[in-house]
Amino acid sequence: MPDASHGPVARQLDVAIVGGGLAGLYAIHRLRSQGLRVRAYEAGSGVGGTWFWNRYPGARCDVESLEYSYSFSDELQQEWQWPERYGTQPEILRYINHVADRFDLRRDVQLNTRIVAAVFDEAANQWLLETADGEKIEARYCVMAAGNLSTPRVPDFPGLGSFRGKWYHSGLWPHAGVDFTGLRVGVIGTGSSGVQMIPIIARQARHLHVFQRTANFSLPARNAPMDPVRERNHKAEYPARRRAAADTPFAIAGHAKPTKSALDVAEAERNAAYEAKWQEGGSISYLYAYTDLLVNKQSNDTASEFVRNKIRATVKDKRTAELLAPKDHPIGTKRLCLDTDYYETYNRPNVELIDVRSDPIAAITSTGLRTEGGQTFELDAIVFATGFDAMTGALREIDVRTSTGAVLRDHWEGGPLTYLGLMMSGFPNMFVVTGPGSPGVKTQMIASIEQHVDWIADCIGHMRREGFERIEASSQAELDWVHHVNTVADSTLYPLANSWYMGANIPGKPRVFMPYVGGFDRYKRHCDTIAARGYEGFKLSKQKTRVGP
Ligand code: N01
Repeated sequence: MPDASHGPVARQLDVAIVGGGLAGLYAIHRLRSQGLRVRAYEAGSGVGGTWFWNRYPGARCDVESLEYSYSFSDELQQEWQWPERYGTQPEILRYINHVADRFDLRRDVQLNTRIVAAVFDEAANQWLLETADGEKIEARYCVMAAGNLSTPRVPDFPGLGSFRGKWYHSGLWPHAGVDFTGLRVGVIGTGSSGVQMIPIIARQARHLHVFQRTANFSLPARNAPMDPVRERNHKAEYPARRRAAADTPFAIAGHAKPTKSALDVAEAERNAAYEAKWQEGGSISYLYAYTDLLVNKQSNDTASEFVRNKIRATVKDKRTAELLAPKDHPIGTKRLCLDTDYYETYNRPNVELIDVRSDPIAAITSTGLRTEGGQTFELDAIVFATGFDAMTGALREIDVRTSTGAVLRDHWEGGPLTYLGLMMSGFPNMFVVTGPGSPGVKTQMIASIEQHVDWIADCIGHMRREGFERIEASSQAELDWVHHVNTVADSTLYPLANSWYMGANIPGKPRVFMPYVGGFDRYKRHCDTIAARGYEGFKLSKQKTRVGP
């Protein structure tokens, strides 16, 4: 932990930003435009965050390109051309690099720099950050833009060190790519990453074993080259579309608001509606078929069963089809996957689905993998598509504390506590972009990033104009907000799933529902109201030192 009281300081900033992905880059742009001295620290050797690290075969966004892009510059959104309906990882990374150049952001990004500690010095009223190389940074404000799915997790299987083949994690993919041609490959995990990579690896590998613990629902993406007419029409009304998106729960425009419960229509009409959505492709469209798919189990059952029947109709081997048909959670309560030929892939003679729910993986061996039941698999390569320590992982990896003894890891011991997902009580002048307790991961992420960064920038602007030195969430407001987040989640079907939203994928992680699922529209209005009321629930102080509880 850096010494908060003395020692040489390399750099003095108004705002230190942790992360050089979509959030960190926009934070540089926005805060710099207010005349603030800012710098972002990025562990990777390039900008892009998620899109820098997740280079596995088939990596692609599951939100349409025309939506999944920055809105802060109309010139940018007019000039950039997305070649396909959904952006591929290389294309999105190219876009992010373009943004970094176009807005001259690189001069304020320090690459290959991992922040390992952040200590708030109560006496000096500033954050002291330390990098893995021992560099120190002093900043009045700290903005955590370290991502929600940025701490890759490889399960703790014994024997991995003895494996003589090569192994990979989806979120730490080699830049040179991997050629699986002629190899016996094992993919562990069937979340969004696994579902995207499996069809592509299957086309290369001699044999592909897919180790599935939990079946996930996946819908066809129906990716296609960008339709020029659609692009022209969209661009002609871009600002209005962005405004319309901000008025929806997922921050995505263009989907007619449902008006009926799934139970208000006859089965034939309902299935015709699901079929139309299935043909259209995309997850929001499907979940928007009826008003109550995420709140009423009986309604959800109809949508879940429709997809299970699609799987049964696609996958020829009946046992495999039943294993692939999810039965342990309502559709949409885990992140809904989008795929291209996922279920069809199981009809290939070189692809085999292994149920590691009934017979869990016991160990990695020198030549492959062994299950508890004694099955052995000979593998040349293993791919871990096993996900991330989501939402809290990146911040918990940094030693965040204050000179008076508050420690973020302790504060979050029973699950993350935040006010609005933006600040933690006891940690003044530290903001989190799309943190736990905010709707970010349940929305078009870039819209949520922009909303948070704009809110933070406006807040800092307000403080500077009014002469405030520190801002901190009150502990009561934090408790009330966490209670509200949980109450809203409990009014939906989300808690019925063992998802990373619940921390359920990490052994020992507290089971707390982390995202706010009340909708982006409602959340944004709430944040705006709080700011308009003089930052209700926050303690603002003109003194540099702490005043009162
Ligand atoms: O990770 P996941 P992901 N033994 O946590 C399994 C975003 N994303 O990287 O469900 C066996 O969803 C685990 O099984 P279970 C998106 O938000 C977006 O795929 O825990 N299996 C599960 O099947 C997404 O939700 C895009 O029982 C084990 C899998 O590994 C999020 O990132 C693309 C295991 C992990 O699935 C994370 O997705 C990719 C074990 N010990 C990602 N441990 C797009 O935009 C874990 N698993 C399209």
